[in-house]
Amino acid sequence: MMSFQDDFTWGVATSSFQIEGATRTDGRGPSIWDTFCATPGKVANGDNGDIACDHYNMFDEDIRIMQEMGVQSYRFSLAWPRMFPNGDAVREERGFDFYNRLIDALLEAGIKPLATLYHWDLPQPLQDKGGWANREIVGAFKDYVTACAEAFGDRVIDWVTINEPWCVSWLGYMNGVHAPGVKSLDDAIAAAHHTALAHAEAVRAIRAVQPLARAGASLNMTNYVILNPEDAEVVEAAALMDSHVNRWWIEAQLTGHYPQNLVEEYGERLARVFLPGDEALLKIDAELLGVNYYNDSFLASPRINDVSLLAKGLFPFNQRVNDTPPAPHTDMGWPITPDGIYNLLMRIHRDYPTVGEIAITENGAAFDDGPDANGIVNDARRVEYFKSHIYNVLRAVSEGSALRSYYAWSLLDNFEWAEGYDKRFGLVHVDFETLKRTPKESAKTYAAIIATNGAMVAS
Ligand code: IFM
Repeated sequence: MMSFQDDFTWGVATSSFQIEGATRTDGRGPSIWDTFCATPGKVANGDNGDIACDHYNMFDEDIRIMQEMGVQSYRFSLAWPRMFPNGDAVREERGFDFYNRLIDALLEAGIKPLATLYHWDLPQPLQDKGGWANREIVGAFKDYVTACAEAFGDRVIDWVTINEPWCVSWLGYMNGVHAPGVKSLDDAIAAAHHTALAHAEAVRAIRAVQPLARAGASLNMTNYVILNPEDAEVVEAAALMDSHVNRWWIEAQLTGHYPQNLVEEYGERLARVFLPGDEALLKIDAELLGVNYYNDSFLASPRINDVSLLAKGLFPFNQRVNDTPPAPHTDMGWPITPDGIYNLLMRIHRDYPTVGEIAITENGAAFDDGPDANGIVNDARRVEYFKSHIYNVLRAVSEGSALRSYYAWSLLDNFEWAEGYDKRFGLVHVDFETLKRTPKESAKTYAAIIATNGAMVAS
């Protein structure tokens, strides 16, 4: 009989910029995403985060919805520019007050907070100094994290340091589809190194304040499925992609080194930013590893040109390489590959047995179902997505994976970055005109999964 441990934690996840709104309220400073949204052509429909789901003012209702679903933990992110509007040491107490109110309300509702320290809303003044491409960010992040641990650490035990540092570095500084919209291989490699350093420093900073805290990064991870394994070039491309997306941050924290094939590929560009002593700084025995899984990635011959483009400094890889993806897809165009979450968890179990406790910190799907004439949101495809993925999570747990918690992405339909409000990931439908929340059928299914501790997907 497969079953989850009795203390398995079921959660939902969100992030500050995607739901809070209130971007000019109570002294919040501008973030890189405010700037990016205000730049014509960067975000679908010219959407921005000014109102989003107005969670800043409606969090009580959102907590009530979570309570009704039986959610045990809420993963949210702290907006750095709400608490330090200039990205320096000057505090905005109203920002701290907001998160104090949120955390207190969660605890009162019996919901454990999991706080992400960085989910992409960098204070704009820090970007003006180079952002994640400037090594000074490591110290700035450490100071910010220390302030958060001091302010909230009496109530928040579990922390995510940085969400998806791959996206921060490569979507933000190389292909420019995310804020700050920079397109520079040098900057992207620097950011990839600085996020790894900042993660390790953040874990140390939290520990210095809160010895019993548990912290880890949330990494977007995938399986590279090679469609024509007889082609040596494709196999090499897959190995590079695997190092680039899956191995970089995990191996940095476990060993102080980056994967050798990328060290060679990046050459001088990496050597320039990797300073003496960095190996020791990168190494950190984190308590948690957050894994964000959405889909597998498929590689076939035509993509092989990417390898030579990489060598020429034109690294074009997207997050998900889907040459011949199997149907069906979500609205993001991502293939639905439920056994991939099992394969990934077992790969982590096999290759990184010392990485600590694992949390699926994001898993979910975009589908645009809205309320029918009776106000019911029948998102059958999302229901099936969650059931099939959680079934595969259960298989991995039953075979020894150190996974102890699962967070569905996302509680609410929200601002999906460059896609604006077009792509809906929520268990709860949000009418962006009225801000009315309507739990979808998937929210009811997830509530039933939680109520049975996963037993309802066991067969
Ligand atoms: O919405 C994002 C989230 O902010 C980071 N992980 C992927 C999600 C879906 O694209």
